[in-house]
Amino acid sequence: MALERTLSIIKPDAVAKNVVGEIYSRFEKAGLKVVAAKMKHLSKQEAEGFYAVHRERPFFSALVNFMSSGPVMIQALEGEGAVLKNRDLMGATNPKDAAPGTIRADFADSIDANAVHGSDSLENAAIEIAYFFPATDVYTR
Ligand code: RTP
Ligand code: MG
Repeated sequence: MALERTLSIIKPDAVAKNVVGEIYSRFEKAGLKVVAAKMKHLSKQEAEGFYAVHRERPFFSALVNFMSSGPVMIQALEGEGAVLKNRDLMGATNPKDAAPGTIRADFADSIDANAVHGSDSLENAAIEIAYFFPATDVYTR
């Protein structure tokens, strides 16, 4: 497996629940290192830009409203097979379908308030990391 980076967001619901540390602990136990991080309250425009691939979908405005409803914790994670590893830790989009022990099974309330975002491909990971972090703010550890 190759060393990869992926973009993770702890969404407003999970930040409000005060489980940032619990979620970071899962990254660490899985061998994913935080190589960039910041807390940020996204504007609607920033959330729209981030989820632009979904702009024609019926849930787009709900998604943008939710993602800009409170501060999020944004991090780049690095590790062997980081993109898929993070998606495995997250669980299915709808927490009702998420496997026991995944972040969404344990912390998400609904398909809208589903605790975390993770890049879905290596290509998108690079785009998403660059959306939030200048290269000088991503560290090799
Ligand atoms: P994310 O991008 O946030 O990591 O989530 P994902 O890959 O698991 O799911 P994606 O298909 O990319 O959808 C992005 C977010 O939109 C909301 N969604 N709602 N009501 C619906 O049918 C629906 N489908 C997706 C979810 O909050 C999802 O995380
Ligand atoms: Mg997605």
